[in-house]
Amino acid sequence: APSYENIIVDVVGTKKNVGLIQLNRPKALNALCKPLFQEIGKAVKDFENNDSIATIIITGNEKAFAAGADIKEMQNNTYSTNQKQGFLQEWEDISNCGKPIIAAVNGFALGGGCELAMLCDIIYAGEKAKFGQPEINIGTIPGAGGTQRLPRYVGKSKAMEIVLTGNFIDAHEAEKMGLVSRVFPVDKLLEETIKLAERIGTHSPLIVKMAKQAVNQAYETTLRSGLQYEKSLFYGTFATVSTIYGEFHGEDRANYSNGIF
Ligand code: CO8
Repeated sequence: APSYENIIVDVVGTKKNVGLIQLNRPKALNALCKPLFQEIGKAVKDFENNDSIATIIITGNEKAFAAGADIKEMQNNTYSTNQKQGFLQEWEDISNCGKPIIAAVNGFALGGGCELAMLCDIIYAGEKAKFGQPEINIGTIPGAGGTQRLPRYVGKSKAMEIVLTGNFIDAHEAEKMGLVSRVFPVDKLLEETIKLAERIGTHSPLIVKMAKQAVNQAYETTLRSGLQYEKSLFYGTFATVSTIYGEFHGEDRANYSNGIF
């Protein structure tokens, strides 16, 4: 396995089919410096290309999922260097991943940290988690989805409140507004997230990928063309006859959940 400086990568779950990426800059509250982001991008790609991995988890530590962009690294950026170097382009690697990515958030998920959680497919949180987009406090605005993904999760009024005040919201509020799908005790979060990842991993990887694509399309298009997209993927699932037959007859899913179709 490749070794990284800013993340720890592991394969977990009873079937060893869950890829775990732990952000590992505890002294900087997992601030998302560029090398860290490049490493996450590489780890996600490697898991995506690995047929034995069904689901990916991104997590931090108990104090912080990630406290945002690395302010110290970012403070010398200029408009022109941002343009030339394509600041934050590495994020595309993660959002292009076809396999489900689950964020397991304990502690702070602020700024870029909140945005990283939101570009995952499901967010589980520990009860001490704190979410926020505090960019406005340092004279900037969210730059990696905070103004676009957050309203899609929680609606305009709440998103505006969060982005315009910079105030933090706790895990239970985040669950109530639909940002987080479940909240767990801090020390149970990771095992519950692994259980979810394993549950998803019992299904056909091809079908899981299609389901993820279809749901994501809801955020990209009108209802009419989204429904058409869904229908064509749905019809496409019938080209995987053995899969549908197997699910229907309750056959051992392992027979066809091998990533080869
Ligand atoms: N960048 C760099 N270092 C950080 C960051 C950060 N975002 N957050 C914390 N740290 C460092 C601190 O400097 C400190 O280091 P040191 O001990 O060397 O001084 C260490 O982490 C511990 O932090 P604190 O002592 O401040 O810990 P507290 O428990 O007192 O406070 C807070 C925790 C409230 C989270 C506080 O650290 C804080 O407010 N951090 C900044 C949060 C923030 O503003 N985030 C938004 C950043 S802007 C952003 O994300 C722009 C998004 C653009 C796209 C995303 C790009 C990746």
